[in-house]
Amino acid sequence: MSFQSQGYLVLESFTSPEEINAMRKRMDQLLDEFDCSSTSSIFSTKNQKHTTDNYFYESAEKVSFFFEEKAFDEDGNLKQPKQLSINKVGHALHEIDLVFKKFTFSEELSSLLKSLDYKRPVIIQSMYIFKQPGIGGEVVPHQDNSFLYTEPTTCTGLWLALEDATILNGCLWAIPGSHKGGLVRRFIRDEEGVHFDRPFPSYEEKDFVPLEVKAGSLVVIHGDLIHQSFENQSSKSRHAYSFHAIDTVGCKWAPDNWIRRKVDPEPLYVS
Ligand SMILES: O=C(O)CCC(=O)C(=O)O
Repeated sequence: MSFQSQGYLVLESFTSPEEINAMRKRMDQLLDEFDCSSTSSIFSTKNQKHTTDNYFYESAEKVSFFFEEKAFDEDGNLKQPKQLSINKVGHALHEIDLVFKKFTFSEELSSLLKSLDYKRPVIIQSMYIFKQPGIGGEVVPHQDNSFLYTEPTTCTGLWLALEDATILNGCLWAIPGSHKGGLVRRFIRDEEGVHFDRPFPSYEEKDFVPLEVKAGSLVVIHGDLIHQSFENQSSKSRHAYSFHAIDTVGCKWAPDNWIRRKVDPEPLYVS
């Protein structure tokens, strides 16, 4: 099955165990250095709590930490160590942190984007997603073009498994071929904050297939593909490095996207 027909592709062993170890070790260090009294911003796709949250907006050009919704007790204290409480770190790891930058700006990544016909691609966001054991939050069905909209659409999701991802620990699920239906709705930022321009469409659970992959696999996701992941109720984490490419030639970045950069991102290549 091809990327064009199913809207995703799994590239097994895309990344070496050494590269994976380097990214995981670097994230351990970043977490150790993170002062969790400095923020308590929560990431949830079920309840869009960011609305006019500057910590969230500014994360577009920073390395920022977002907690799991279920990380806190009723008094607002963490129920477990910070290392097991963070939902994700985003959204500019790929440009600020040298370990993540090295992987993101690699020849292999550029070759992949050339094969997808990108002319002057930039990585517009990156996220280290933890899917913590027991509390790793659900990511509701969505299309990446909703959040990272260009006219015409050009977003591709790149999702690297840093651990084996299984049905038990919250792997990705997708509706094969759903990208052919086009973009359903957009996530807009305006003077009221962030919100969707249309209601949440309903999907049939039976249409989703699990994308169980080994650590080191890269899942390439068409920007219109409907995909999701369930809560991680297992005792194993499911770390992933997810980042998104858009083109900057032949299309226009929408000014009402949530990301409003002060400095234009550096292209991976210019062809
Ligand atoms: O890692 C996950 O659980 C979901 C990630 C995702 O949907 C994305 O990065 O677009």
